[in-house]
Amino acid sequence: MTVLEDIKIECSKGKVHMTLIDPAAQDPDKSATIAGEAERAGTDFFMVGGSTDIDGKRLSRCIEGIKSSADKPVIIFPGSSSMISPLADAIYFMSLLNSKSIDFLMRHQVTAAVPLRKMKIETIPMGYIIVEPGMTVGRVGQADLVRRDDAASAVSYAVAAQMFGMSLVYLEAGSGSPEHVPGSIIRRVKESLDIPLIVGGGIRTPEASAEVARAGADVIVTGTVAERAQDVYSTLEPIIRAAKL
Ligand code: 1GP
Repeated sequence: MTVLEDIKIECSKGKVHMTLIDPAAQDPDKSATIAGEAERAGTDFFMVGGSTDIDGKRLSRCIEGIKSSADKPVIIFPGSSSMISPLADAIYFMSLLNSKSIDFLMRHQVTAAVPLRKMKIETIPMGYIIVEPGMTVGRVGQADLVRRDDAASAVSYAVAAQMFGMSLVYLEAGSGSPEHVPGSIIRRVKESLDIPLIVGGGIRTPEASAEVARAGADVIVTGTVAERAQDVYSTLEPIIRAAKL
């Protein structure tokens, strides 16, 4: 079974939680600890990456760390064409749909396409849409941010992603955002899509996690909250449980 099939099956059963681990934010040992605790807390998949550009070797060491302590599939969430590794189970082959830069729309993907095929890694086509405030990824990705009151624009991007044949849509408020993507946007986008909807950025509490899930997110992503937690298990477990209620 492919990772995408696995995601779709899990989404058909209920809400899915993914833990984002940023290799630029900690060493492989800490990544391994977070992964083990997150898996125990009920996370379904790992995403590895972020907007700080790192090379494939550093990415591979982080993936090795995660795989040393957890069994769930690892998906690369790349910030550039250099963030590829054969050790992952899959990679989001993603386009930042509201970027003003051709690099994030298409060039990184063109650069990575042949190396990825040689690696024989599963590529999951994904449309990535950044909503205000966008944080670092909004700035680095030169996003023409979707305003928090502009659900219509978010819907247009998401429907375009589906028409392009992308398998997933990701609504992103930005890692460490003070606020997650508004429920009003999540609801409208979900109503307009037949493919799974991923939502992340700024989800730090069980209340926020439940709100995002209730609004229509199929996949709820958290990253920073685990990186900053003293006790990863007891911080993440209620957040994951709230998403799945
Ligand atoms: C970032 O959506 C993810 O791409 C996770 O965001 O770090 O705020 O949880 P946080």
